[in-house]
Amino acid sequence: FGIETELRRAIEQGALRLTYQPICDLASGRVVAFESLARWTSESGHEHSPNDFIPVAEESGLIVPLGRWALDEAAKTLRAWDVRAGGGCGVKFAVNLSAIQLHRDDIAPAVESALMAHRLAGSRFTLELTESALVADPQRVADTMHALKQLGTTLAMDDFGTGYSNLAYLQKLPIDVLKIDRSFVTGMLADRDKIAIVRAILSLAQALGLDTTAEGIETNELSQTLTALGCTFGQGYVYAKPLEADAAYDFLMSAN
Ligand code: G
Ligand code: G
Ligand code: NA
Ligand code: MN
Repeated sequence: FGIETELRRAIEQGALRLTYQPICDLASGRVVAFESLARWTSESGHEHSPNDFIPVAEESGLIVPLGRWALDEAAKTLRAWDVRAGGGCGVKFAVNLSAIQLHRDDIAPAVESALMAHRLAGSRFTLELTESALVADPQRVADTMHALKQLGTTLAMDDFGTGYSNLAYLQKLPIDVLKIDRSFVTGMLADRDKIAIVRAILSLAQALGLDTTAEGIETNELSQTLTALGCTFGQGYVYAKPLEADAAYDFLMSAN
């Protein structure tokens, strides 16, 4: 329970922060969004990886207060950027929602509160869900997704292709974007199977009228190939790593 107790305290004390990674429109090269990614540096200076503390938060239920904090913090920051840019910074923020939040929290009202508290239109948020969120209680998740769409948000399927082989949900659920998992993108130029999977996802998305975001783009060559293949958006170290809020704002101002 050591890390769980420490995490509970960190959430209560506001010791977590969000970093922001740009997402670019591949055709124009413009930054269109930032994904918010939680970071936690403990008092001793230890940098906890979200790959460790997000699962702890999910198992303990702390993902509910953590997730609500992340929604409010992202909305607060986006509003501040709008003001700083003199009336609209022109990008969306993408916020991760865990499967547990969708089942244990009333997430659509929580999103609406964050938007209203910071006077943002719903269209300024993309919500990233994983396929694992769809499994346990499909009706509840469908209702929640429709409620999120009513708010004007964009819905993205994160880590697409890694979680759940039943593609019927693409027909039934109001999904706007498929995020092609980094495991397919990394090394795809030298791997026939990976490039076949990426092409298949792009062709499926195009046929269904969905946008696509390729994750984990680390080289210009990958960026160019994915652009040529018709992928809509790109994210990865070739553009920028997740950045602290001020650095992300500066990145946006110098990029666009
Ligand atoms: O930033 P990094 O790649 O280290 O993040 C690792 C994992 O943690 C990713 O799967 C990411 O989706 C997840 N993660 C980061 N921040 C959040 C958050 O605010 N909420 C949820 N649910 N997951 C997050
Ligand atoms: O699961 P999700 O897609 O939310 O996780 C995003 C994670 O991927 C974050 O931890 C982020 O730091 C990481 N990430 C983003 N871009 C790159 C990249 O180009 N290469 C690698 N290795 N990781 C990346
Ligand atoms: Na994500
Ligand atoms: Mn992902």
